[in-house]
Amino acid sequence: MIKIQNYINGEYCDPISGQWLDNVDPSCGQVYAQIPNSDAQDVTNAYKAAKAAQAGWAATSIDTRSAILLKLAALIEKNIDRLATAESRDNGKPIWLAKAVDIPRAATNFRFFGNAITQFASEAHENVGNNSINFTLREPLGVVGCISPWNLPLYLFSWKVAPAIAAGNTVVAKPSEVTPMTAYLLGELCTEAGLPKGVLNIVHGLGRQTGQEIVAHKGIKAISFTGGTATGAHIAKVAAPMFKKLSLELGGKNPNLIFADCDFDLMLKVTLKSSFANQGQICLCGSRIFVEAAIYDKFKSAFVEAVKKLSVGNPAEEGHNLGAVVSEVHMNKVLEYIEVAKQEGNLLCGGKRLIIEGSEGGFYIAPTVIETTTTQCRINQEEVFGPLVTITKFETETEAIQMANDVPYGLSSTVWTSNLDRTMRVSKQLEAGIVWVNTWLNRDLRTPFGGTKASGVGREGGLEALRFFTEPKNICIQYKN
Ligand code: TXE
Repeated sequence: MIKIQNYINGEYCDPISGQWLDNVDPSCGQVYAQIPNSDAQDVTNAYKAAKAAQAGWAATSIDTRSAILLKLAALIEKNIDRLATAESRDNGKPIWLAKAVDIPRAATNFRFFGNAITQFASEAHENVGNNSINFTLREPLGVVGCISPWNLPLYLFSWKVAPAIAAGNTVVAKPSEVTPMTAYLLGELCTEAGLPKGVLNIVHGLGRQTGQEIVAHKGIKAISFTGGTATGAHIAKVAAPMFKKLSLELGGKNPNLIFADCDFDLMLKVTLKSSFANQGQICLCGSRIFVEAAIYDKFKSAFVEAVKKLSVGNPAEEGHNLGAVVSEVHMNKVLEYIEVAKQEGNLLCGGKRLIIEGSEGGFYIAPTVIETTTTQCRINQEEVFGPLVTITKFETETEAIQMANDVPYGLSSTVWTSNLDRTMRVSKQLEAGIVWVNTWLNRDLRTPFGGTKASGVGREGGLEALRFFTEPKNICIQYKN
């Protein structure tokens, strides 16, 4: 049985309480590792290590910080096979996907912020008539907390940790208890990269215990969180009265607007991905597909035919489009939503758990398409976060925008059209932090990333992340002529 340990002050260690949790391989439903059930004592130790390292790390030159992050990026790339296999086993995603997306992106996150910090400039404002000059320092916050989810484990963990440490903070971080493995493996790569002890401390455990201790800790100055909207609301309630800085990247129920004038073949290919990539467990997946009446029937039959051809199977095997969903609890949640969807709409394909020969205990779900006629139903209002999409016909552009915006969420939207004027009109009216036109999940890490409405508060990415992880201090100097 593999034992995952906390990584505190540059050392691997057991939880002080001696309590452990089971970690399940979703491809077969078997326990294959144990993780620390960390409590307040472990979080306090992680905090103390981070606090002790903070001044030294903040005083470390930008060139040195940058070089360490770049080295870490290179080490992740060197270990891609090992990390991708570990990510697949922990999460249920196909190995090819972890190798093509998750692990390369984790390396890119460290490289991107390792480079970005060298370009992060202070601002100066000269007030000529008043003989004064202001300059604004951007100082690290101190010890910060990073809490990440299970859908893109190392990818999202590094997306928070990299800007936090690049900006001179030290970190207490917690990956999801459902997918702790690659964050655990990252510890040894941090040591190898020469990251000083205490700069990154990784504690494992339950959200309501370990996560809660991080959020409520008086010394931790900011929380960067990605996860469910209900958890985000709870974290805000705990952290806001302590005046912590908060970045919350929460759920989505993203619309995909398909107009008759789009490039049909490209749209079909990308819509399959935006519906079912990572078993539909990406906050950016387009789970509500709205199609203009003129091409609705053509789309419906081509899409359903393509979905039926998707192969679902053991994530360690070659050749499958989808692997297992992340856990039994999550599988049951998605299956319950499928039952709701069958009541509210017309099942076009999928709609059930799959038992895969040789992996009978695994958590597999057939990619599911449901036809709906209204947005006012649970399946078009609530985040499912699995391999389930709805398709709905629209007649006019105005109706399409109205349906797209008719949800509590506002993370991303995708628009398919070849009309430039429509691109501008529709993009401006969509209530979303991110709009993709004729593409999906096309990410430039310099751009602001995050959502509106119940999809969160604040933005990650590029300078937004470096601004979040720093405190601006304005210094005003009066001079004599
Ligand atoms: O996420 P949680 P869950 C959505 C998706 C999913 C639902 C619930 O719809 O079905 O959320 O998933 C930690 N204080 N998304 O329950 O609980 C937890 O340990 C501090 C969308 O798995 O939000 C984990 O590390 N931390 C999403 C992280 O929060 C707490 C990705 C996320 O877990 C905590 C994942 C607490 N009180 C799920 N409670 C996206 N936007 O990408 C939990 N955690």
